[in-house]
Amino acid sequence: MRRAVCPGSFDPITNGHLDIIERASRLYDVVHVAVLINKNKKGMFSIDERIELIEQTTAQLGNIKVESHTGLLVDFCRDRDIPAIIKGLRAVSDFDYELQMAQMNHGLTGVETLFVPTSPTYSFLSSTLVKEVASLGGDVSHLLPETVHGRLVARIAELQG
Ligand code: COD
Repeated sequence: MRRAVCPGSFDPITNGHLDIIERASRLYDVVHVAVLINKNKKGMFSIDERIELIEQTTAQLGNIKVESHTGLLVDFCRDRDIPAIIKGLRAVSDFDYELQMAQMNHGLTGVETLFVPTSPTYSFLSSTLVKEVASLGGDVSHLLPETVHGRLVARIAELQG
């Protein structure tokens, strides 16, 4: 069974994330999507909400397993016998940090990191920017799955109450 993991914060999942997960799901038997918990960073969505949104938007792929994890990504991989981490690369600016993490992770346990170039349509897209633009009234509906967009608009309305 060939396994890989797509890790991230997914606060919330965007079409850019989905594109990478879909492409990974065609290459591997099982793709684990790991929602990494960063205790120092309070998100807009809870971990359970992020998992629910990822499950809803990837259900049609049929080989995606979504879980959260606190701690090192390499431990998540080791515990589940996952030899490969899949990362999307948006621009050169992503590369420096991603390369550092890939080399650190490989040095820790030997896990490999494979980079998938983002689709040009999504090269500017991040959860952070989507939240900022939507909070200021911009239309981001084309950048998110419909259900995620609905939840984002509702959450912003609650927060701006
Ligand atoms: N196009 C293509 N890919 C994209 C896009 C897009 N538009 N947007 C996001 N992605 C991909 C990128 O590969 C990105 O890495 C991944 O999706 C997740 O993105 P985010 O923004 O949800 O998550 P990040 O960047 O905050 O995630 C960082 C991790 C949580 C993966 C990282 O910090 C980590 O591994 N933490 C665990 C603790 C650990 O092991 N630390 C030591 C690292 S050496």
